Amino acid sequence: MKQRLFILSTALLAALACAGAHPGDITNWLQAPASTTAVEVRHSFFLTLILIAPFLLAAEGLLLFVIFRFRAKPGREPAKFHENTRLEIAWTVAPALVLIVIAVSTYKLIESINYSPASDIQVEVTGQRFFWKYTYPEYGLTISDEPLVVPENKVVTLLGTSVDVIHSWWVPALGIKKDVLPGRITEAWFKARRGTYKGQCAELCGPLHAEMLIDVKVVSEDEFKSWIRSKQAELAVPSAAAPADSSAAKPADSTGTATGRQ
Ligand SMILES: [Cu+2]
Repeated sequence: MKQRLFILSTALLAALACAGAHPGDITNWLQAPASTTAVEVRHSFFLTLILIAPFLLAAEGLLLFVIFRFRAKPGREPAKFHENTRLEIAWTVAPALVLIVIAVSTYKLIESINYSPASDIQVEVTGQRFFWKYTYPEYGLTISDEPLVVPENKVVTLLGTSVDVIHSWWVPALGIKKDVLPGRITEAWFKARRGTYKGQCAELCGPLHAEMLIDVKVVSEDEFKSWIRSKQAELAVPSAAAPADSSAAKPADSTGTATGRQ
């Protein structure tokens, strides 16, 4: 029994250690936060942990102390205690205060997650079995089944919907997990540092759900602009839709948008 426990706990520790070894892996536990939201979520996690851990330790410690100190022994009855008003008030008020602190900070965080600050760039995210489509309305650009490319340190607002069933756009490093539903538009936002982040559809949507992967490339503003230009040229987006530099864009097509896959 002891040996089995030892093996189990060693395996658990090894799993936790491995979890920190692959920053790009979406199954990674506690991967480095890459967006302002993810940083705040991480802070909230540690704040909550720090505030509640003493209660767990105090309760378990007291329990053990009482069990060993006051238990029945040969020739001795177990101790009996009844009522201690000050103690009862203390253990009611202290957790209540801590819960208020956790609740206020958590609701503030939820509000900042739910309400986007002034948006710098908007992307429409459409979930479809079994790929993602991204539309950049201000650039007249739509891409499918490709990485989402956005500029660093900009507020990116995502407006999500689905054309078939419920999907969920989930990128752990960005601290975002937002359901996209047919007939509705859901909103999410992030402001991220440079890097490539992986995610996945997090709502079971059919046989290829596990392959409905997400790649987000957060690049410098210049790289983003040149990526936009090259995509516009590749997909023959009308030059009027490119506010920055339209010289690379090909002549306008009739639809105003182009997609790699539909
Ligand atoms: Cu899915």
